[in-house]
Amino acid sequence: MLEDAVGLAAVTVLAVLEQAYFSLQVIYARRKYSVSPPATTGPPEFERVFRAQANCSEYFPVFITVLWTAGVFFSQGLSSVCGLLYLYGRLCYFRGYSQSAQGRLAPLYFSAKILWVLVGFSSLGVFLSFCRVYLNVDLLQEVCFALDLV
Ligand code: JUQ
Repeated sequence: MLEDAVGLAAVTVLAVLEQAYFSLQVIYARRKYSVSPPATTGPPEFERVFRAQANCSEYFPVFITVLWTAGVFFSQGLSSVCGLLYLYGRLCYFRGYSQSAQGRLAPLYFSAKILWVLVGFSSLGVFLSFCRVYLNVDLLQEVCFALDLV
């Protein structure tokens, strides 16, 4: 049922709102520093806000893809928590980058780590589901048997 994915949907809507917030900041920065479209260059203060928004947008499709594949095939709870942490990391990244190029680094490393976790959950979840559906092997169950957990 689609209702089962409401946690992932909530994180997705929040992610879209965050992207809208970043875009609004670019519009304000254009006004503040008098940089009219299509120009994308200007004072460093403007260019940092512009690049922060562009970089967050660039990773948005990757983030949404692994959020949903990890959530559907691995764990919705873990995936949603990682999703919230990623969005928080990107907010810190945007604010840090708006201040200085150096200020973006710590939140960038944090966001990248969270994204790797989601990539890992997606890979594992899709692999296990594939084995179950096409090879009729429940690897998770096999591991539990092997470790004498059941
Ligand atoms: C591409 C595809 C999947 C990544 C981590 C995890 C999964 C990132 C690299 C950024 C930026 C910003 C700047 C959030 C070494 C493999 C990934 C993935 C990348 N990595 N860069 C950079 C441009 O200010 O410099 O936002 N974000 C990443 O992940 C690490 C990369």
